[in-house]
Amino acid sequence: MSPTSGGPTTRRRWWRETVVYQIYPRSFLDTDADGVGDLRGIGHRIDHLADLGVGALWLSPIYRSPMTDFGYDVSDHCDVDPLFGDLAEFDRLLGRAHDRGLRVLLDWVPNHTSVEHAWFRESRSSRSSPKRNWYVWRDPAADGGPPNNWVAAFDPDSPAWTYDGRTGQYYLHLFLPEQPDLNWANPEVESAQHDVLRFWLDRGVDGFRADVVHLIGKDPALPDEPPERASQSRVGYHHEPRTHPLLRRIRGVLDAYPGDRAIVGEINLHDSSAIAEYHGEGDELHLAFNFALLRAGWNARRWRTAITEVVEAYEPVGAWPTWVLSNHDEPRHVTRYGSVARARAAAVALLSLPGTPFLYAGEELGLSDAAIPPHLRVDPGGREGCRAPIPWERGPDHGWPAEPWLPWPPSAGALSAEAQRGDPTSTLELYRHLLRVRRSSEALRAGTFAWRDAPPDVLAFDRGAEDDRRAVLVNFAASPRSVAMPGAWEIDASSRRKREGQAFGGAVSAEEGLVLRPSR
Ligand code: ISL
Repeated sequence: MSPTSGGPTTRRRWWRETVVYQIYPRSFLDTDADGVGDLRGIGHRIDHLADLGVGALWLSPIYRSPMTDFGYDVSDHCDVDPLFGDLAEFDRLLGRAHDRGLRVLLDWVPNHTSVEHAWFRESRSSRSSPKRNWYVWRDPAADGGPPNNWVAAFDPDSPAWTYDGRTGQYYLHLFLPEQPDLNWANPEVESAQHDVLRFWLDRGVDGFRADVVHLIGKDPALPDEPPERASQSRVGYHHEPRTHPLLRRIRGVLDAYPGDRAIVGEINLHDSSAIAEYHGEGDELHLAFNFALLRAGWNARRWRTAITEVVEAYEPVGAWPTWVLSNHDEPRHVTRYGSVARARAAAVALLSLPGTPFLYAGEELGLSDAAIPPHLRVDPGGREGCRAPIPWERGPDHGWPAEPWLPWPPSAGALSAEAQRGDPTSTLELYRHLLRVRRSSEALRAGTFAWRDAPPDVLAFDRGAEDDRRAVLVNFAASPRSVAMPGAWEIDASSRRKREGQAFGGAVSAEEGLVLRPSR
């Protein structure tokens, strides 16, 4: 397997070679002592990101929002929520990021808005409202119940419909009742959302992460699901041809701007060949999330299968993979894999597979999820653990000016950025080293990919670009494994930070990840 799309002869695109760092603004750093992170906080720690060596930042939503889904319920797409700052603060942050060569992607939420958005207020005001058809309104079923059997995300017992007594109809919401779905079949909606993109592109953002963008095309008949799927949220299987022309026109909006703007779509499907379709012929998404590895557990066989499926599905259509091991919706690496050693070995794979890696803030510190006592649970999806605040300093307040909105992750002082910086054995320095190794190797950033023979619990692959070559070994086993490597190799990076710069002796330690280079 050698992704022709990724070879060094292809035109260079920053979004293929960069590492994207996801910031959850509420939890990054607070500067106005309200317990919630803000844009100024991100600016204060911008050098952490530049030193880390990532190339792009993705900010989870910063728009005006009642925060029922913590910003994924947008009430004004063209303003910053006062919790986070204002537009002038955003412009300053964008400037500081660009000064350091960091690209900035905003989260764009196309499928739904908040019930408090002016569009929805107008839409629900009467059946004859000029914006009635901006959302998905339907009459009750014959028995007075919801128009079909779809259920909402987060709660399989709740219909994806809420009855609006004033106008006697139901509106569709694939997520919370506070997040009504927009009707993308209406050209006015499409044009209004394009304007949202232009608003931010004009300000200079480098692109977007598009929230559940596979949901925007809908069959207007809204047919019932078969009984076996009737209690599942559609998010994991909604695969609708009507989405593709919408994506092509979204792509057209970005392509009209100079500077290689890019869009990465959250296509939350489980089948890599289905996800590949959302790249179109290079005329839909630039990148699409693929959560195959996130779902593969700590299991070399499942990783190998997931990676093979992605590479084989993407190569023929010229799509470029993404790799995701965590985000603001999922447990952190250490929590999911059950040990820091495993999380560190997984980082070696994440940063050396062929494609664009996404790194969720705090993974570079090896944080695990915070324990959230019941009285502090606020998220409709129960996803607070991975959203715990980032500890910057050792001291008890960890660099935050007031008690944060969520509890600290375990060992926050010892895992703070301050405690880890300069300690070569720390997870932070491991990430910095891996990112340095990646930046300095064309093979890792943009080269070909091929599996290498290895014992079943070792993931082993080669990357190559002309005479630049790397081999990557990740041992999932709890004891060492021997790997026959013809030729002479030396260790470029080890997740255990052992033997770097030395000859590779043929063994990879328990739960260790290695990047090898041919001996000089
Ligand atoms: O969170 C999930 C599982 O715990 C996912 O199913 C999630 O709902 C799905 O990936 C969609 O996520 C995105 O859209 C949601 C928002 O709540 C998530 O934070 C966002 O990442 C609705 O906008």
